[in-house]
Formats: sequence, structure tokens, C-alpha cells
Amino acid sequence: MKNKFYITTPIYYPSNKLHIGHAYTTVLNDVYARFRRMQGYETYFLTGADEHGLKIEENAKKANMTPQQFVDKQVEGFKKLWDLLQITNDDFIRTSEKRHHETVQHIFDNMIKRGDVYLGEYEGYYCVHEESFWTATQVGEDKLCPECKRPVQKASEETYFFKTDKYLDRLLNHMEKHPKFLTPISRKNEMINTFIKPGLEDLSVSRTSFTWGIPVKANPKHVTYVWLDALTNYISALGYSSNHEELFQKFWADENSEIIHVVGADITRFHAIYWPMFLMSEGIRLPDRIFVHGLLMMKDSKMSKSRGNVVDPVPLVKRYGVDALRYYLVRETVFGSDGQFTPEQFVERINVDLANDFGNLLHRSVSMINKYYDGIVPQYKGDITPFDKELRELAEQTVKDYEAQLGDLKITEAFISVFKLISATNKYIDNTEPWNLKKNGEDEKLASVMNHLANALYVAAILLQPVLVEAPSKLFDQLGVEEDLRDYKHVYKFGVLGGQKVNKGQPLFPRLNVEDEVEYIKSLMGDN
Ligand code: ME8
Repeated sequence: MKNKFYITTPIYYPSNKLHIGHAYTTVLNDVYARFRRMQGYETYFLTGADEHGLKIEENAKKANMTPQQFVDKQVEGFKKLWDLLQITNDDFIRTSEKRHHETVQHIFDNMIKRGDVYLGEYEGYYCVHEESFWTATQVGEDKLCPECKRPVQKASEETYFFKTDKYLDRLLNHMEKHPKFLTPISRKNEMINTFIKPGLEDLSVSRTSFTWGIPVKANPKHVTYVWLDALTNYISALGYSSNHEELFQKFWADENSEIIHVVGADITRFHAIYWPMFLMSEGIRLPDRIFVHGLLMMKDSKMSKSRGNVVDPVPLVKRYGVDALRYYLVRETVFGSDGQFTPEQFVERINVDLANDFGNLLHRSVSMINKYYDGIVPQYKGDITPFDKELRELAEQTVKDYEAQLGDLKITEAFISVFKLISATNKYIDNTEPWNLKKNGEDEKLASVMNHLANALYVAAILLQPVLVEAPSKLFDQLGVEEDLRDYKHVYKFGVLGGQKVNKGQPLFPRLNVEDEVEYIKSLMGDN
């Protein structure tokens, strides 16, 4: 079992503002990082910005700025968004930083020395938007980028090529031997069938037609191809090849560290094929997992700024709170599958799961404990009513399922498990009918029901902490949970609550008016 965790998001292009799709990846990574830290593991969580390339150079020119000024401004916006979403990244790597340049130059030099790259002539087509080269067959007669369908530019220039055939067999072997290396499994099949089987060409890894990039030391008229540059962030941020390799040794070189790259389906090829080859060339071990998540769509097409169909996460957080958006992102779309953002489903998720099932359960429980026991949670005395055992066992099982699921990046499934416990706790009230127990003077049973309710809610709230960053502590305040009992280690033993003084508080999630809110969210959609 690994005992350290290194998890990364893609580093996003600062060419535009970030949208809900970027927030999706980053929030899900944050949930995983918070989960591992909560369990007590050393965890390093990285995100950042991919700042070089022709597209940035062009956008900066349009904005009348130098590329550095342009990316500095954009990155400010990134960081504000991550603060708003309470993202707990340990570092933020920018590819324009010196520390990153040095690592990239070191790697490129080594590739030249080892004979893994060679100087040649590139003839083909370049898509500025995707920062990708394509062959004549790939762009077809219309000369459109096969990925984004924009016109491509004919490119013919001197370039360094990376020898892919040198490492291909090793890569295929590695994929075969490590079934978790690239998941979901459908992504692995897609890589093999679409890119590897038809014949993988050598990859052009330098450019001479623009300057906003990292110069190749041995031949400075070349700048490093943005993808070789960008992928290297995962180790430059850990100090690889610098005088301070401590983080690299701890979170990468050490086999006890689990290295996880989370990426969207649009960039699988670079992470699953070329990045492992670059690492092999450098003699560094491969990541343990490349987890490919699906894309959030709108109006049946990929969300993108240029199509004018993006959702800005900022107003959603401002109006509904950070927990509502984080929960929606985690829960609505199964991590790994494609999803669709609709205002109706957004509002419904908050109303049904958060306001009704979760928030209202707390409200009912606190009211009953107030009414029947003067606000003091009765002591745990084992299972008394016929329904107690079932609820306790479910709570215990939920902890096990949750850990197994979250640990395996089945993030959505893990929170579905927690909400099953919440639904069962609501049902437990219906089954035990506390008001009748009171009426009939069955005090022992009533006390047990109040205790089981408080304890089931407590377990749910502990488990929800990686996704809900505000509500659990409000819940603990209302249930009177002491500070030391808020620690994750107490979740394994059912029945830790008893004797606390509950405090009536505000609803955790006020119910939303569906019509008004759908209209509001619709007004945010489109080109903003
Ligand atoms: O590709 N749904 O940066 P990028 C879900 N710089 N996720 C989405 C999404 C959507 N509609 N749109 C974007 C790059 N994403 C490179 C990465 S890494 C070494 C270099 C997320 O700004 C998703 O994770 O275009 C996707 O892979 C990433 O943002 C692409 O961000």
C-alpha cells in the first residue's frame, strides 16, 4: 500500500478565462487531496498554468501586452478562482518560471545527448488552437484540424523529432502489466486503436517560428514544443534536476508514493503516450495512474469559449455558495464519463440532496433532540429498536465503501454511498416514528433513536468534508460536536456522540425556487 500521494491537474492555458470545465477537474482533484490528507497521508497537490506557445503570443499581441504581462494577468484570475473554490493545492507551477525552464532545458539536452531526438525537417500542418501538428491525411482536403475543426496552417521548418519507436514496446508492455496505469479502460483501448495501431510517427518537439517558449540550449533558435514543455511541469514543480530535489525524491522517485495525473479526455494522448516516453528517455519512473475524466458538454457540444457556450463558475459560487457548486460537480456526472451541464439539474441537485435530504435531516434531528431531551444527545447504549442495527451497520459499511471508492478515484460513487446513508437515516425516522415512542413513553427506544440519528449524521458529515468545505463544521456546531471529535479517526467507531448539547442553527442549504434560479443561471450562460 502506498503511503504518500502526489496528484496533479492539467496546467491550464491562460489564453482565456477558466470555465466550469476547468473548475470540474480542479475540484475533483481537490476532493481527492483533501481525502488523503484527512486520512492522515502526506499528500502533494499541484496545479498551474501552461503559459507558452503561439496562441498566447498572439493573444498577448491582441491585448497590446507582452506575453509575460498577459499571462501574469490571466494567472491572477486563475488563482482568484481557486481561492474562491477553496482549492488546497500545495503549489502553483507556471511554465514561465525559471525553475521550470531549467528542468525543461535539462531534459531536452539529455534527449539530444542520448540520441532520443534528432534534427529534421517538418512538413505538415499546425493548429494554433490545439497547439498540435497534423499530417496531410489528418487534415483532409478541407485542411481543418481533426480535433477542433479550425483551419490549420501549413508548416515546414527545421525541427527536432523525438524517436517514439524507441520506447513504444516498453510503453505497451507497461500498459499491459499495469491495468490501472490508464483508466477508464476504454481510454486505453482508444489510445491503442486510434494512435498506436495505425503507426505512431516521431513527434516534433521544437519550433523555430515563434519565440515565446523555452529555448533549446544546444540550439537556441529552437523553442521547446509546448507539450514537451508543459508535461515537464509535473516534475519541475518538485524540483527535479535542481539543487532542491527533496520533493521529487519524496513524491516521485519513492515507489511508496502514488503518482496520479488527472486529465480531461481531450488531452489523453499527450499524457498516456508521449509523457511516459519522455520519462523513459530521462530514466524516471512512470506515474502510477493517469485518470481520464469525461468532458462537460452544453447544448450537445464541448464547452468552449470560442463557441460561446461556457458557464462561469464565479457567479454560481457567489449565489449558491462554494459547497453547492463543489457538490454539483462531484455528484452530477460520474467521474470518468461525459456529462452535461443544465441549470435545471444544477438547481435540483442542490434542492434534493443538499437542502432536503441532508440539511433538513439535520434540522429535524436537532429539533427532536431539543424537544425530547432538552437539547442533550442521549448516550449510545448499543442497538435497541429493531431499526438501530441496520442503520449502524450501514454507517459502518459506508465508511468502508467510501474509502475503497475514493481511494480508487471513484469519486462520484463514494459520495453516492454517503447519500445512501443520508437517505437511509431519513427513512429511519419514518420507520422508528419517534413521536409515537414519545407518546407511548418508550424512553429507552426514543433515546436510542435520537442517538443513532445524531451519530449517523455525524458519520455522513465527516465523510462529506472533502467535498463540502463549509457545511460539515456548521453541522458539527449544531450537533455540539467537540473539536477533537471532528477528526477523521473517530469515524470508524459508531456511537461516539452522546452527551453533547445541540444548538439550533440556520438551515445548511436554503431551498431554492426552481423557476427563478433556472432563469438566473440561463442568463449566465452563453458568451460571458
Ligand atoms: O489542454 N469539461 O489546457 P486547457 C471538463 N494546457 N473538463 C474540461 C472542459 C470541459 N468542458 N474543458 C476543459 C490544456 N476541461 C493544456 C494542458 S497539461 C500538461 C497541459 C479541463 O486550458 C480538462 O481537464 O485547454 C481538460 O483536460 C483541461 O481542462 C484542458 O485545459
